[in-house]
Amino acid sequence: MAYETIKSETRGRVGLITLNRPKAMNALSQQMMREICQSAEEFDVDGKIGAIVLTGTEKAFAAGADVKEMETYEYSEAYIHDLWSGWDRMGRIRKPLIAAVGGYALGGGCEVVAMCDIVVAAENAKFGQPEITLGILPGMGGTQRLARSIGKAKTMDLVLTGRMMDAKEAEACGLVSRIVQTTNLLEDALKIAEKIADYSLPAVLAAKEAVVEAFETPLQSGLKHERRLFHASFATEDQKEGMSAFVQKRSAQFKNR
Ligand code: CO8
Repeated sequence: MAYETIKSETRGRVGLITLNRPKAMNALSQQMMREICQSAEEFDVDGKIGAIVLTGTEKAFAAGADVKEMETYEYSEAYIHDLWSGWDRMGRIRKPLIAAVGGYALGGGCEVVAMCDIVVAAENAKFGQPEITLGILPGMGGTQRLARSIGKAKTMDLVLTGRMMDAKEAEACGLVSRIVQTTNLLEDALKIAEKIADYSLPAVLAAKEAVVEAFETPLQSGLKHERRLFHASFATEDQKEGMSAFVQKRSAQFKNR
């Protein structure tokens, strides 16, 4: 499919989505949201892809939802069309989503980062929820996903003051998985994605499903869910291959990749 606001390509077994509105700091228009979700869904069902990387430019991953597009919206329009609910599609992607974040990840940009499973940040990355400065509040998980992942104190600080935090602070509070040199951002994120894409896909999908469940259910149900998935992993050829490869001291050749 031809996209106008993103680039969608493959690098080996990795699907790479690059946000491509550099002049607007990758501000997330509704078209861009649809294209990102469409591309991620295509990679999700593509048997040759094992993981998906989402990135922007060195200056901006995404500086938020497109303020120019939203400026004239009325309540009834936003409510009737359930503004930004389209992003829920990202929550249904089963393959790992890796955000490679350089520069600004603000507002909706930071919320998209929080939808991803692994966040690789360049040293120059800056995260924030500046909606309060526009007379609004976060609308796509900034008060919910962030509170669950980085806690109430840090979320309140970001959401109520609109300040930005740098990559080190974002790593310390748990939003960022790893910090890498700005010039190596994409290369390092792709290496992580390739490594994941080389493992058994059923194991990867189940592992992601189990971790996601931790944010949705009480501990006992989460533990039960994990155990069932763990039991089910013994029904795969890849479990046999992975364990016999370990015992035979060779590297595993997973079939279901
Ligand atoms: N929307 C539209 N255009 C933008 C946005 C944006 N969010 N951010 C930057 N731009 C545009 C600027 O208007 C400018 O365009 P032009 O050249 O035509 O004037 C161009 O990008 C370059 O920006 P700047 O000149 O401002 O560049 P600076 O380097 O001086 O500053 C900043 C960079 C700090 C990123 C600054 O542009 C900024 O503060 N941007 C707005 C950040 C913001 O408030 N984001 C929150 C938006 S609201 C939101 O995200 C609500 C989320 C609701 C859910 C959405 C789910 C996705």
